[in-house]
Amino acid sequence: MNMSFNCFFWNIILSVLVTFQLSASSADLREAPKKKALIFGITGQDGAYLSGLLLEKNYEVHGVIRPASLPNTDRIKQYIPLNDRFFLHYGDLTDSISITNLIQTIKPEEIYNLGAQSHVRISFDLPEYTAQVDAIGPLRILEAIRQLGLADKIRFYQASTSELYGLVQEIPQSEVTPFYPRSPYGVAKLLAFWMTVNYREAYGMYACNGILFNHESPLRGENFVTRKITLGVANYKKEKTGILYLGNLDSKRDWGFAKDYVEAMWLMLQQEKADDYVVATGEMHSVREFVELAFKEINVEIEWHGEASDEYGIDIATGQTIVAIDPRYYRPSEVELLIGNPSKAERVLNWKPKTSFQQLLKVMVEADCKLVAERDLFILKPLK
Ligand code: NAP
Ligand code: G4F
Repeated sequence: MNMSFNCFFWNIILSVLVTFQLSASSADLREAPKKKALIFGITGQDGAYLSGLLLEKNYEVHGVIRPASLPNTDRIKQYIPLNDRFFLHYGDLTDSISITNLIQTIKPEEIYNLGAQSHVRISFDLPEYTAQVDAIGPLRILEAIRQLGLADKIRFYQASTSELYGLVQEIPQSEVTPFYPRSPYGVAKLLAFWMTVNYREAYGMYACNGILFNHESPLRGENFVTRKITLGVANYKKEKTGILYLGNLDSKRDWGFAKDYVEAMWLMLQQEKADDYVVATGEMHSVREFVELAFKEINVEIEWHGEASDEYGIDIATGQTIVAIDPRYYRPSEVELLIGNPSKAERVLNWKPKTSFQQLLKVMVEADCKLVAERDLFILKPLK
């Protein structure tokens, strides 16, 4: 009896000790971060997903944020408490001094340049600023790496874009398709593309271009067409009224899921040799189709009437106008269609998109229906 009491007692003590020891040792032995990464554009859609991916891979993540009068860290707020492996620093792609200082003090193994004025329509209104950030910004990073003598120590990723193909010279577009940009944004990104190639060839830097086709998510900026549509759909579900004003309904894009695409960015920096890759789904849909399918998610069927800028879409069930054209959203020169050929990324990086177009659309509509329940929107004009 005594013996079994003793055994029982010691078992408890032992299990408490082991539990303590285990938790102490798991805290002590928690793996030190494997690598340091520095992300320009960490507050954007891709910056948020890439942060999540790198933290999962046990990186120490450093991100550059711009000073703002209100915090712009909403997309990454869940990582801020990880104060031993997630660090934010003030800086700007237009400010060489901050770029050089950050690279010199952090000495990251990998730099991801996702920072950009990334809105194509806005680049027509702000061409000089767009060039400063999107073209000269990446040059500032590349040159800082070189001047600091870190050319053989840092791997660099440049967020290039399918906008480089612009007026497409081939369908689908691959790494060998000639470029023909159609906006100040596209032209600025073209300079950055070739600077990245040039620093690789001239100085032997491990520098890659990811030529990413459109990728979306619930974190997408609200003035890009997919997110604008899913917010409009969510608003209609809530209010049962309101018109979604859009521009060109007939342009076509190759839309993928941003979370899948940041994985390709990381893979590009893990290869033996630096190279450039197209990242895309190989599937193309029109804006019109996106609108129809997004409304279908809330059981609304659209019927189109009129033509060109007088075109509008009605809810068949109620006869209400729910979509109309506002020519302000047209672009001075449009990119009519983009569809990528991702076979090199599939072959070399073993990368494939995991999320289908229909799944992406569903996730975005559902997320916005939840969000809209809690707030008002600016994109819709009242029903006339
Ligand atoms: P995004 O959501 O617009 O994010 C852009 C990021 O750049 C934000 O963190 C923004 O900071 C930052 N930024 C803007 N100006 C800056 C400056 N002067 N200095 C430093 N940072 C600055 O873009 P995204 O969709 O995540 O795209 C990431 C990158 O991939 C961009 O370079 C974009 O051009 C490129 N790209 C995107 C796609 C796509 O479909 N999403 C496709 C191909 C290429 P704030 O938060 O302070 O504004
Ligand atoms: O969603 P968007 O603004 O994306 P866009 O112009 O294709 O650019 C995005 O993808 C690029 C990769 O190809 C990135 F490099 C770039 O940074 C950005 O992320 O427009 C998509 C299409 C366009 O043809 C546009 O004319 O949708 C058409 N559209 C029709 N109505 C509209 C609207 N675009 C916006 N933003 N707003 C509209 O109301």
